[in-house]
Amino acid sequence: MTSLASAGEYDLVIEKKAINLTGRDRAATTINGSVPGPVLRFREGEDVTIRVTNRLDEPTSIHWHGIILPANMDGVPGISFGGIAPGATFTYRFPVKQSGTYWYHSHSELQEQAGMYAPIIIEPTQHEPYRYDREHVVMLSDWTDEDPHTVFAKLKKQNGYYNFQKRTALDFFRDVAEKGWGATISDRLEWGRMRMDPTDIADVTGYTYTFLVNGKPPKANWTALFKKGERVRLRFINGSAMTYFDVRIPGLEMTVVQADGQDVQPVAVDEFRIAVAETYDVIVEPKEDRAYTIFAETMDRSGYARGTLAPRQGMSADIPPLRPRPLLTMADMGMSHSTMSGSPAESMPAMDHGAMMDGQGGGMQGMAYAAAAADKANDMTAMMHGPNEHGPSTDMIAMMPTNRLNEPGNGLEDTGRRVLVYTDLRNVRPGYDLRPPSREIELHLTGNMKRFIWSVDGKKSSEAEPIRLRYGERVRFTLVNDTMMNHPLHLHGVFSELDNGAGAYKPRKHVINVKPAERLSFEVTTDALGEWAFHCHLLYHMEAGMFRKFVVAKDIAASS
Ligand SMILES: [Cu+2]
Repeated sequence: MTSLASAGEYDLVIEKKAINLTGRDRAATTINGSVPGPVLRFREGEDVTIRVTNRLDEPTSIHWHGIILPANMDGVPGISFGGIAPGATFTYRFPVKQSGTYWYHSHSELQEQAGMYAPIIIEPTQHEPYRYDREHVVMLSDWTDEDPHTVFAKLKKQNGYYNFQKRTALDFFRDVAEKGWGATISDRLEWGRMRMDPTDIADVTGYTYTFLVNGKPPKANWTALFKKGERVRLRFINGSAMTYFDVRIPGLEMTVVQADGQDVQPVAVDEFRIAVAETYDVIVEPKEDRAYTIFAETMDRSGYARGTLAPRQGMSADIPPLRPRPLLTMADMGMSHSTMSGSPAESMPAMDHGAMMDGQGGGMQGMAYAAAAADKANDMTAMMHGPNEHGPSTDMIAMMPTNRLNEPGNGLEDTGRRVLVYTDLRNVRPGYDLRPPSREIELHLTGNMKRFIWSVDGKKSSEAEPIRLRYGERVRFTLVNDTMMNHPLHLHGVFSELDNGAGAYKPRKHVINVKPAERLSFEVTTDALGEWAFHCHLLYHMEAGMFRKFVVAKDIAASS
């Protein structure tokens, strides 16, 4: 990856090109011939002009992810503009009003999965509240030799197609040895009833994916240089279509200084989970003259991306073993003991089981609730504790999405390491709009894993009306994840200020991960006129329908 020279003006060409990441030549959809495409380095305050030429035989587009800009420059076909036809050149022009680490990618079809993504780095006009001696961009991504349309078709036909980490007979007998026959069998029956597999942590796994650091597979060992004692800034960007990574650098503490391009109060961690489309900037201080492995293990433990920090090229350090794959927990299914509810911010409004089952929006929302509430709560208690530890007791079980912002996430609970959680993130300065929200909009993330239908409030985007907001409003959004998967939600056009208990110091994010069975809120100032996208950033979930159009207008009635 190289920076382009001429300041303020850029030419990008989109074309198919053969690349070889697995031993076989495969057609990638490239930006200026590479995967990732070139790093764009902007300066805060400048106007940029970017000419994008489409040499594909299908329409394309580029979306500037996390960049605040006019709606007609946002690059979402059918919302911001009509897309870029084959052979055509579209000229993007916008003022750069922010700084930090971002990225850009296709917003057409499944082109992003085929290689069409790259970093954006914006130099600030003012000093940043931290110092570093050098920096490296670390863009993580997932590559498949398969045509992304084939991947999508297989997911539609049989979800779990790529989830080869199914529990085996051996696992079964191990469970029997640990938990006894009764609990093991009721556990299996329960999963069967819910048409789920407890290993359904990711839709597409390392069995088809090769995971990349700056376009390099693990064997190629992308290497970043440092001199002993330097402070090194690493700009992590998750440009994956579907993959969450758990990132650590054994032997080094990482100080998180930016999240989604926005400065945050420094947090020292040993590991952080980066959801699809998020960015985190960390500073490390390697004190020894040796190599360190940058290890990005996938959330489902099916593989890893890897690079090396080293004083010289050609060095490497140990690669940690993959940890055991995590299973979904009762909390992931929206079932937690009253004693387990430790919400850091506000607590949930009371809901009874009937309300959950009749939940608005219809569709398959709350498959856990439906399956569990319709069936015996006794089995659930047995699942959690074994039949003998506590007697069956229905009133101990609360089935509802809860605030999970202080949890590190499935598989990171008991690592013995400091793992970043969303409640760690605090803006360095108070928000610029501290008005209380004038209204709240609640949206349910819904889906049917078996049929690979993903939706908002039980409706695919094609079936739903846009969400209309008045210009200049302060709006509170509450997202309720009625599914058992993580969804990274991305609202275009404005920053989403996550209500994580930080009061005026809410972190400003462009992607908010919503854990399984989680309920969380963020606030937005609607100071961006026009039509915008709001969607899950898991590419195949977006394609399947977890997407809504937002319209911000001065007169809501006139915009309809
Ligand atoms: Cu999703």
